[in-house]
Amino acid sequence: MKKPLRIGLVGYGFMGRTHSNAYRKVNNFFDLEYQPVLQAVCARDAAKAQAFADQWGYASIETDWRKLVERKDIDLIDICSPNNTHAEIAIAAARAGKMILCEKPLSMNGPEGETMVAEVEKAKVPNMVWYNYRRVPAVTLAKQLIDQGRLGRIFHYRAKFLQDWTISKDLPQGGTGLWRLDVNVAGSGVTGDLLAHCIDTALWLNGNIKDVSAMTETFVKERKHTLSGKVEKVGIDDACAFLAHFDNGSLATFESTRYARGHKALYTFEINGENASIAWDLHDLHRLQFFDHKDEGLTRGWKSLHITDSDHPYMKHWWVPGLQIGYEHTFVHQVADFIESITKGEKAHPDFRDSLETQNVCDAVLKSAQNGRWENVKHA
Ligand code: SOE
Repeated sequence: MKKPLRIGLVGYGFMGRTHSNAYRKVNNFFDLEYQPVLQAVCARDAAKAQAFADQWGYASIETDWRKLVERKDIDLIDICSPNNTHAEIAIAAARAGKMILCEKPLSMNGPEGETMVAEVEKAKVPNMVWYNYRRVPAVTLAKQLIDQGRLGRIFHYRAKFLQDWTISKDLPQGGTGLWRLDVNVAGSGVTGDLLAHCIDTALWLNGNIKDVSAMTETFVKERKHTLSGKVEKVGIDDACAFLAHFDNGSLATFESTRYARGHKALYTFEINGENASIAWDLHDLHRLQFFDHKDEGLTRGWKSLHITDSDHPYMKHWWVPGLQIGYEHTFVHQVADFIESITKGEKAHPDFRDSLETQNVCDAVLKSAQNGRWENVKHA
């Protein structure tokens, strides 16, 4: 008999769906001690919360997250609401002794993230942030190859995350979905929304970043605000590019934009080491490109590894070799790993402290873009 893990979900947008799907699927594919139970979903609009509850199988709804956090029949609070709500909900949940899963980015900025870390560590509640791309099997394999020393000394890290959905100047800011364009709700633009993914993966694969030099641009400077109905200044960064030094001596370039016409979610990274290189592309997420200088000369070259064999990370839990999985599975993996961690009494990663490090890199990037200088990263 599995132990119940009673979930209280705050927010029902795109991420509410990815997480709910993961809770529903995880026990079909992973043998775990706990079974997530969809206990309650919380949103201000009762009708919308009820519709979501009916569609996904939540047993009840709340319209005030404070009530959800106080409920005795909830073990875990999952925060999928906009960025400016993360801190308040997480702090209340920690004080109520709940486990917490929080959508990325952790917080609006580093100082706010520090208070969240202090609270979860004081309350000793299990906590994790949904940086899901670590759990793409090909990305997890990249981590294993790097940890085995297959690349040797790392010289270069190159990452980008390109989209094109905000090019129209008629797109308003604020409100459902479009809160990502409102700096007071999102904290920043592509830096916190997209580069944060690249930074999380990079810190995991290649260690801490020492300092950064950045530039940002806001191409559309005024947009109508959905809530006020008025044309308001746009405070987010539409595009950001930065250079970085890692502590291990490697050099990095990171780039993100929502103005790369033709690109929808092109997250790519490439790492060049003295012995080997690795490259990965979200649009081809089940493949890892690998170049090993040790290979015999005449046939030496980039290999495209199809990460679907049962000895590849996570893959023994899915189909037979050769059949691939996709984006939604990364969330299933994250829930499975979280449940394993609470079963063993170990930390789940990335936890709030790991994600504060990412937040601090974002802060340094935005500061450098403002003052035109190299900025050191404060370590979490
Ligand atoms: C933005 O369009 C977005 O949905 C991000 O918020 C997600 O974190 C990213 O994974 C895909 O793009």
